[in-house]
Amino acid sequence: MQINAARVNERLAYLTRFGTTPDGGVTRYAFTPAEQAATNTVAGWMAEAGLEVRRDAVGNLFGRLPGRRPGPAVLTGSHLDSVPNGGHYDGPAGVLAALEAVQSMKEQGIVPEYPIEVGSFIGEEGSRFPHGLLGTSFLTGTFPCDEIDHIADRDGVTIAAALRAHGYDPARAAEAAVAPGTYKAYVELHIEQSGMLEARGLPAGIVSGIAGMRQARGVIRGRAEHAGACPMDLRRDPMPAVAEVILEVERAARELSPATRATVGFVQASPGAANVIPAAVELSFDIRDLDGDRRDACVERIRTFFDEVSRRRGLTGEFEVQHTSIPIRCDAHIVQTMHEAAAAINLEPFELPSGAVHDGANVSLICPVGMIFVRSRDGLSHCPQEYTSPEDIAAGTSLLAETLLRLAK
Ligand code: HGY
Ligand code: MN
Ligand code: MN
Repeated sequence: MQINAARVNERLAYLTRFGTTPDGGVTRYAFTPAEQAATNTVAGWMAEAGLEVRRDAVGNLFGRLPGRRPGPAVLTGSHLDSVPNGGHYDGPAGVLAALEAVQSMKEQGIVPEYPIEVGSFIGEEGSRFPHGLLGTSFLTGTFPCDEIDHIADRDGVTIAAALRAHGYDPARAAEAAVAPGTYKAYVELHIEQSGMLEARGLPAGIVSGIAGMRQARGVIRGRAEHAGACPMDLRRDPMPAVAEVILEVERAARELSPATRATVGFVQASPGAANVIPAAVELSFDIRDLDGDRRDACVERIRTFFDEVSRRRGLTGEFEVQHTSIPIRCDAHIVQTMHEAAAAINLEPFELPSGAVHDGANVSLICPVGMIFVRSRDGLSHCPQEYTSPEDIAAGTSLLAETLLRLAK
């Protein structure tokens, strides 16, 4: 089927105005004016396309193309929020490709057997609240609603307060969970965020599986003292301890396997002055693997080292896992369908894994999941240099449209 390549790329370009940073990136956190403006814009495009538009109890946005049957629906979409100073394609490419595919079906008078629903899920990145895949955690009923008043951003604003500020009642957040059987399949188009498609000279590919992740917060506490007056042998300085831990994070991932990834992306000393030995140092841990057991072995190795360094240096350490996502293999029938869809558009059906985590990890709890990747220039993502060409967006959107048609038959 035909898609309108100009329209999907024009819309991608239009969304870049919401949350643009001075060096051309984007910062668009959940429940902020930039993210709300982007979401409202997409809601308007969904309405223009003639879809049935709704928001659920936590602000996930949906646009539905009715089918001959009332359900179960095929769900497709992604997210509009970003990491700090991220790129313009991570998330929006999937939301807008899904909208383009469904809008083109409607314009061509195609009525699928089963409904197709375009979703834009809140807070996928976990950039604001220390709980990523937020919207689909609610959608699948896996968010710990008893913590909705406790999980807070760095300004102390809780998820409940953010929901309230946007007209949602946190006490009803659990209503966002959909009944089993609501969806028959979920397909997400996303940028690859690595360099495999580029290395093969392909515009798009079929995702074989999604890595699982554990994110943790560590704090090592010592004693604040004068940086000049305090002799080196009398210090209880947490910063060198953190330095040892950070090197162990890299060592552990390198030694475990090429698919194991471990990152310290955030370090903050308090009080945070050049002439004060820190009282405490906080750091983040992001540990992933396509294999859940290997991921957990990496977490335990790092946690053990963290505790040992704290003890050896006479410090106190806290290590708290904050968010976990499961590793998944994409559904074999959906992958096969993507091979057929690729053949229909003369695209080589190349399968590749995802080191990045995606909403599909959650949605796999309620229906079969598949993903399509489009090429990332230089393999870059989560930075202003993130880029996917209009031609690759068009190729991925065509592959998505052909896949959705087949799944909704
Ligand atoms: O962290 C990730 O893999 C995704 O960008 N949320
Ligand atoms: Mn991302
Ligand atoms: Mn993403």
